[in-house]
Order: sequence, then C-alpha cells, then structure tokens
Amino acid sequence: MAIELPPTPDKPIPPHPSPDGQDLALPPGSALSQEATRRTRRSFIVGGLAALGGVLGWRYLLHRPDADGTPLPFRRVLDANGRLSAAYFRETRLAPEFPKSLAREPRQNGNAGLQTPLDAAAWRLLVEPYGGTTVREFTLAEIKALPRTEFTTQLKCIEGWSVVVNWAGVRFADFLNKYPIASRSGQPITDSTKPPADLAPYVSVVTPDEEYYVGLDMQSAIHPQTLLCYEMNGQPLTPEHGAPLRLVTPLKYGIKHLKRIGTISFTDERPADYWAEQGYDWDSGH
Ligand SMILES: Nc1nc2c(c(=O)[nH]1)N[C@H]1C(S)=C(S)[C@@H](COP(=O)(O)O)O[C@H]1N2
Ligand SMILES: [Mo]
Repeated sequence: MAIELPPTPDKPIPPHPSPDGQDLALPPGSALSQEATRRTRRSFIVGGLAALGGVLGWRYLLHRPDADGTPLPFRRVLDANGRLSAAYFRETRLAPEFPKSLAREPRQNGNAGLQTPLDAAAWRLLVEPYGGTTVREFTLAEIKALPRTEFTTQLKCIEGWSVVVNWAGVRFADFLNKYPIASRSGQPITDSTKPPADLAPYVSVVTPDEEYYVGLDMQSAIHPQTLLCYEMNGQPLTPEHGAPLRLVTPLKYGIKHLKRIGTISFTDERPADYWAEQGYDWDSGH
C-alpha cells in the first residue's frame, strides 16, 4: 500500500565545521555564562551527594525512570548540554569564510517580488521604527555611507546546491548603531553580543511589491555576518540578484536572503515568511 506523504523540504545539509581559532571566552552575563556558573555550582552539589551516597546512590540513579530511553538524571544532563550548545551557537558561531578567488556567480534563483522593472532612482529603503509610526526613508547613498563589510561565504539553497559568493554591504547591526530605530528606548546597537534590553525580538523584511517576505529573529539579524548587501563579487547587484539592496545572512539558507528589499519593520511576533508558509522551517539555519 502506498502511503501519501505531504511534500517536505529537502533534508538540510549537515552543518560544516566552524573555522579554527574562534574565541571561546564566554561573554560575561550572557545566558551561556550564567548557565555555566549554575552548572558548576550544580556539579559541586551533585559531586558531594554522589560521595555520600556511594554505590547505593549510583544504583538508585541507574534505576530511576527513563526519559526517552535514558535514565532521567542523565537525560537532564543531555538537555542541559543541548541548551548550552544552542546558547553557544546564538552568541558566537560564524559561517566559514573562503578566499575571494573561489567566488563564483550564483545562478539566479527565485524571482518572487522582482516582477516589476526596478526604478533604481526612485527606490528607497523604508523602515518602520519599533513602536513608532513615522516611516523612515533611506537612499542607497545613505546606506553606502555607513561602514562597509565584505566577506566570502557559501550561499546554500535549500534545494541542495551551494556556491561561494563574495558579498559587500552594511552590517544590519551597524545600520542599527547609526539609526537606533529597533529599540523602544532609541538605544543603538554598539555591540551585537550586548544588545539593548528593549530591542525588538523580530525583524520583517518585505519586497517593494510585498510578493516575497522573510522573518528573522533579532539575534540573527544583528549577527556580524548579516548584511544589507549592495555588491556581489565586486560589482553592484544586478536586478536579478536583488538590486539595489538584498539581505545576506550566511548562517541561513538562501530562502532568507531576500532580494530587492522594500520595507523593514520590527515586530513582537514571528513575522510572516514566504517559505515557512509553504512548510519550510521558519528559522532555516544550517
Ligand atoms: N525577492 C526574492 N528574493 C529571494 C528569492 C525570491 O524568490 N524572491 N529566492 C530566494 C532563494 S530560494 C535563493 S536560493 C536566493 C538565491 O539568490 P540568487 O538568485 O542571487 O542566487 O535568493 C533568495 N531571495
Ligand atoms: Mo533557494
């Protein structure tokens, strides 16, 4: 008997190793270092109890009820490890970078939101400040006036292909440092690992015609490799690759690299996302 399965996205490509020599120091006060402190204290207590309990205690541990096939106390440690690695990824993980000489032209993939001809002179980036009502307008020249960041990373499409591409633009975090419109208090982002407490939790990015739209969690949006990108492989973006401004966020699949940004807004709830609505993972990290 044939079982009809709903269409599902391709299996994600397994994560590749992070570059060597990363600084493993934990940012003080971060969720990660608090967890580490808590666990140190906890292991001290657990160590004392184990010494007291000896073999009897050990037997008790092994005969506690199972959770997912693992004795409960061990399952708790596994879960804590899971939380730790999630915190580590959020705070310090970088996509691997490649020599610029390996960069290639990616195929044009996906043209939702690119159907109308681009009027480059009339284009503006529109940003709705968090908790505000007055939309801010930015010209491409104003965006290019901000600090430039360039890197060469892999663009991975969820369909199963990838290509090394050199990107240049403005870090979204640098944009929010100069224009502090993502926190209610108007505080800038001076350090993406220590964002203001009242920063919006989500960012919505939409094409000018609203045909393509993606949502990002703020942690990903202010990651040091997330760009408002205006150049690909040393040339201004062409219309089919997202001129005049596109998103680049290399820890996520290509579906999040929205081409031809129209409006950016900040939200309390997960914003609508074109491919998430088709059943793909909302985060789409790899
Ligand atoms: N506006 C818009 N942006 C988009 C898409 C789209 O259909 N419309 N497709 C996405 C997908 S699935 C991929 S893989 C990348 C591909 O970028 P490229 O065409 O520059 O290679 O663009 C992303 N950005
Ligand atoms: Mo894609």
